[in-house]
Amino acid sequence: MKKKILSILLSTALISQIGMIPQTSAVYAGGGRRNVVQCTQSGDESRLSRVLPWVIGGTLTAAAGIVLHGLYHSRPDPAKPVPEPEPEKSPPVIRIQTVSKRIAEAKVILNRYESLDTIPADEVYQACNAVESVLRDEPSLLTRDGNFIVVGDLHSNFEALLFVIRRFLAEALNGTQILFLGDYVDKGDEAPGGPQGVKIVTLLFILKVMFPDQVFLLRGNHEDIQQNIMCGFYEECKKKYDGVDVSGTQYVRLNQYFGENDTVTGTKVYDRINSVFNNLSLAAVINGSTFCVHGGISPEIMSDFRLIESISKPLVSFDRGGESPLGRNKLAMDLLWSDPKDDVTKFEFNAPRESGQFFGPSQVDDFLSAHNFKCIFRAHQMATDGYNDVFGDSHIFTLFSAPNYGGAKNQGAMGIINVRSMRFKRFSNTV
Ligand SMILES: [Mn+2]
Repeated sequence: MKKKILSILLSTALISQIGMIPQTSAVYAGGGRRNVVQCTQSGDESRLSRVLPWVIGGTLTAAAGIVLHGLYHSRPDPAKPVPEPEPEKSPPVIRIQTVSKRIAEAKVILNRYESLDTIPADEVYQACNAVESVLRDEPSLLTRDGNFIVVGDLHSNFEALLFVIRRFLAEALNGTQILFLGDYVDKGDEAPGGPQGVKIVTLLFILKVMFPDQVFLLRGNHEDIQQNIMCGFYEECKKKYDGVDVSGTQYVRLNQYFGENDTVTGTKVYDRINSVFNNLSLAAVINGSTFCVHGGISPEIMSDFRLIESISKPLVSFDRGGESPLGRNKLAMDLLWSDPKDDVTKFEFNAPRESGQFFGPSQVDDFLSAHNFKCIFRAHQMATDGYNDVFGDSHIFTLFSAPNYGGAKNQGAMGIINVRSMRFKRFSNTV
């Protein structure tokens, strides 16, 4: 109930911000409020430049637990004296923005992101600050009902994200929800425009704040600082924000290239985004019948999948069985790293990945019948058609949403789950 109220407050705070764009824009920082931008331009560009700080900044303030009172008043014009508040007056009217208004604003943000190559670092930080508590307050195991779009690996392919988000926005008015199965960053050298991990996660964070009850983000094995320092995301951040090419460098130790002494922008962006990743949920159950996870199932949840709920967040980065929390959490590692394998008759260590499990058709069937589920949706492996009925019995599907992954000719796909049916929509890299 408390979460629900917070969620409503967040939405309304955010929404009311979006709804009134004053003459003078403002950016919130660290819970405070100050006027820093004087908007004198007209037309779309200037409007956009004013909208986004409001979207993110307004939510940041709310998320930080600052009293919401002031958010519902117009911003003062600095040229005019600010009148004293009138305490006798009745409480401010909270303007609840309609979903259609939010959808329209999201489309504006989408178009702006499409045209930008690099998202300003301050904007990334603001999105991280705004979304962090929203994600942290969600349980490790999400339980949702309704119509869903389900999205597999994106791996830095921004065009793929645009495609699925446009589909979501076209249906959001009807209450459709969208669930991402993780692996937002890393790889993506062959993606149109090159790897766009920062742009993807920043946009996802903003959408999560704008649509907290319709957008859901699970964690993949690449949402982990020890994984994405090796697989491209660190390189992307260093290249875009610091102009430094670190490709080919051996990342032997985690703190070799960043840490307290490394305060350059690219490292800070990388570090901040990774700290938000630690708050992502690990699995979801849709309509009580579809189990969704990035990698796969674990022997630990064969009799009680609700054990996932007991994994507390933030769950800090792992080192594959070492001393850090995720590494010690075998269940979390299994959920993020496991793979189905048709010739396996019992759970086996996933040796090629050095993490997680292999599981076969009988483990899937046992899991489904024990919990009265119909099927499993997972990602984690490339599928030529964008999706794959793994054992041919519609009990477990792999979903992969990054076309032309690693130069392959694969399509991407999204799953479309309704209460009574499910199907897949395939797409290529042309948005
Ligand atoms: Mn993966």
